[in-house]
Amino acid sequence: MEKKTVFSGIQASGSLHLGNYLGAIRNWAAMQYDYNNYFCVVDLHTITVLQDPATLRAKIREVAGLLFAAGIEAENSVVFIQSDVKAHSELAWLLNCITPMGWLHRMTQFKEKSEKQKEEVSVGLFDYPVLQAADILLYDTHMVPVGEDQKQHVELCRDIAQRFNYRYGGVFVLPEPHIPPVGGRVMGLANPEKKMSKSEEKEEDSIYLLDTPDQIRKKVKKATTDSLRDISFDENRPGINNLLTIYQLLTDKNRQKIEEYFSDKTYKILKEEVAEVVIESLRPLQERYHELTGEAGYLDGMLERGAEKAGARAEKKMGQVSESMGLK
Ligand code: ATP
Ligand code: LTN
Repeated sequence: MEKKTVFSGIQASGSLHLGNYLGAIRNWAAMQYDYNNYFCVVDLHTITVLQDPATLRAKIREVAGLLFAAGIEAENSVVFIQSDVKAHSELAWLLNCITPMGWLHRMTQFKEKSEKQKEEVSVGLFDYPVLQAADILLYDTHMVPVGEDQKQHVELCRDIAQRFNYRYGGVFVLPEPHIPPVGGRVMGLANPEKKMSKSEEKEEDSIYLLDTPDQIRKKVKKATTDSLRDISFDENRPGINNLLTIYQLLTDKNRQKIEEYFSDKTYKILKEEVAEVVIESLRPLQERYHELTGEAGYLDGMLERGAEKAGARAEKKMGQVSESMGLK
């Protein structure tokens, strides 16, 4: 039986953090053997908010390097940079012409992100979900593994695909979001009421995948907790709950065992243990990252091959789409 297709994307808007890893990348690596996979550094999405060109250029390569370092293998997955495959912008335009503005006005990510920028907010940020739909639909994607915050965008993508299929015939596969049961929303350390995020200015909120052991210890030590004492999974205590969830995800122990283990321990010890588990989990990833970026041209070569493979597939789909709309 032919394997189904997985597509997911990640922005180069900052340094990758533990939320990106636990909510997305680690799962991409684990599921890659059972699917045809496309993983994309979405630089065109990244520029929907202002970026410094030199920083962006460096971050695009860093993110791509970290995908490989996290265990995504070029033999099993196509890894590429979005702007290297022109069909993404092209299909986004065609989809723009069938997407009602009202649908985009309902997107919560747009509402949140545009609130900070008011009048300065770009048309690109508003249109962000349509470009995301183009990413997904170009590859006849069945499944989109993402963190919880992206569920609404994948559902919108389905709606756009359905509308297109209704008007022009069954051109697109309808994709499903795939969200991990635990880890789909890792919270900030300093502010556990908000999700850990790349573009968050407060660095103490995020554990970055390339943080040193000392940085990790300091951030976890300063993590916001509460004035209670007992250590238990409780959604109403976001700080402790988040630390325990991170511990659970990285140790693979069950919740009851974890609560028993910490039942006679202090918050100080919990934090020390969480920090050590994070440090040890990231160590091999960091080593691989430094290895593969140390070899000149290695990463660029992999990305070039990725773009060729993705480009060939995307071009084929574009032909079908253009024809169905009467452009060819
Ligand atoms: P930004 O802050 O610029 O929006 P981000 O940190 O949200 O960036 P993205 O590149 O937008 O990161 O997301 C990449 C993937 O990581 C997506 O699948 C997203 O759902 C997931 N993700 C992002 N933040 C978290 C988080 N805190 N917990 C779990 N998954 C997350
Ligand atoms: N919007 C996504 C990134 C993204 C994406 C995609 C995810 C762009 N294109 C296609 C899945 C499929 C985010 O994580 N903020």
